[in-house]
Amino acid sequence: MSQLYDETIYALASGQGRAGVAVVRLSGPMSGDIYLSLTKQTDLPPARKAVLHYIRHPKDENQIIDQSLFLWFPAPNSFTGEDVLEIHLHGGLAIQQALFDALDTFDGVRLAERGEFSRRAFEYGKMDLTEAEGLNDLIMAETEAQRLQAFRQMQGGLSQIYENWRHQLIDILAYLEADIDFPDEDLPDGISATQREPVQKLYDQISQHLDEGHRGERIRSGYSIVLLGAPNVGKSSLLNALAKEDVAIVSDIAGTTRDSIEVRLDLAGYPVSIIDTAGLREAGDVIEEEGIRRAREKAEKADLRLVLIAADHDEGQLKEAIDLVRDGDFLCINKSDLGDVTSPLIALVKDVVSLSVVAGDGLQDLLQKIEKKVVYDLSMGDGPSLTRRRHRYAIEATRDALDRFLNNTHSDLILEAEDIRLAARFLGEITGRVDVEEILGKVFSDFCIGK
Ligand SMILES: Nc1nc2c(ncn2[C@@H]2O[C@H](COP(=O)(O)OP(=O)(O)OP(=O)(O)O)[C@@H](O)[C@H]2O)c(=O)[nH]1
Ligand SMILES: [Mg+2]
Repeated sequence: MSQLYDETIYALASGQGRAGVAVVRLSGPMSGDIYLSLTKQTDLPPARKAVLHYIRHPKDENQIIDQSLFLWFPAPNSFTGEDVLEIHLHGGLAIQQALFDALDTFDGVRLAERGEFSRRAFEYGKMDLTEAEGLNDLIMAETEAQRLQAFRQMQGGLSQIYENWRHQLIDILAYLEADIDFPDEDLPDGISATQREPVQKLYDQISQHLDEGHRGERIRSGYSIVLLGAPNVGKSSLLNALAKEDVAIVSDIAGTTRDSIEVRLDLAGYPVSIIDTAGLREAGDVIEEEGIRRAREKAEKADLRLVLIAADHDEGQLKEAIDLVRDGDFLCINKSDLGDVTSPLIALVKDVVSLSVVAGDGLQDLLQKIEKKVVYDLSMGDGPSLTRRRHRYAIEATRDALDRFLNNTHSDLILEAEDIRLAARFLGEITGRVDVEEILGKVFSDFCIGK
């Protein structure tokens, strides 16, 4: 492939701050010249073999910046597909700065922007968009499930599915177009009718893929569990107990918590956010009112609600709490140290947990129940799941186009073909196999510098 970029970019590829080693990566046409200039060598090193040299300032060879390892990846066999040079220097801040100052003395060399290395890799066909996104997610992964999902996506798990569907659509389109272009030729009758079955099959697969309960998106962003209930029932006490940390203020004054407080946990390898909220009641002032509005908003979006009530509640409080419990949510009766609960209303709720945060009773049971639910809701099925809203929108648009094809009652062949063409195009946008200039900026701006 011909050269797409004139500029050579560089960035710290390893983490910010002090470390034993820092890796600076360069990509672009000047990478080889920079190696020769910094090391005062006359030849490039062998490909992909580490060599040790002093880094000398390009304008003053007596000035030694560091002694470092160099790795040379000539195009096209590099991460970006361009000439790439990696410099493994000592990880001090002043050393990094001195190297950056030296690099800035070269014309056509500059610090990379966010995601610019990955974008070049995409442009040179080294990876498609979902693979690039998978790489980004892998770097961001905090739990085992996130790591597995991201790795699968980086290895092309999602691309394979979408590209397979897209190729099937292109085959179908070819039949339809043959019928449009050569209506009088000796083609089998009712060719568009014969394409209904494969389109229906694809439609079903796509619908199933969309209908996986946002599993992939939730693994990526975290499963949200909201603690909900009247003031003083012990929501903040429970948050602190689950987090094993004193994150929220606890007091016997009703209305202590006003803002939502979020704690991230790793449960069985899945990322979980536990969100404590303001107690629900008639607000005393505008700040509390806003807190309660936020509590309801979080509860609306929650994957799981833990609706709390104290063991010494009255019937009215119990009814209000039960109203907040959706299918799959838990009713948690806290302060079991204060007595037993006997109301027959409790039998209306499927999942009830009795606990005392103060005495430490029932916490383990609750945690196990939560873990079981999270694993059930998020455990990976056979195939990879879509992981971003960007994917979801494009796949919904694909399904809608197929839906129009299947319901096209006036049998206009040209319109039918157009629906299939659109469906294939939407799928191509996900992997970046069709012209997607307008979405590239958005995709890569989510990356950090050095990737
Ligand atoms: N006896 C008893 N008291 C508890 C228990 N859990 C919490 N409390 C007490 O109940 C009071 C209220 O606890 P919080 O955790 O602040 O309650 P909250 O639901 O967050 O209250 P708001 O923030 O006002 O909505 C505090 O005095 C806690 O010590 C428990 O299991 N048993
Ligand atoms: Mg509270």
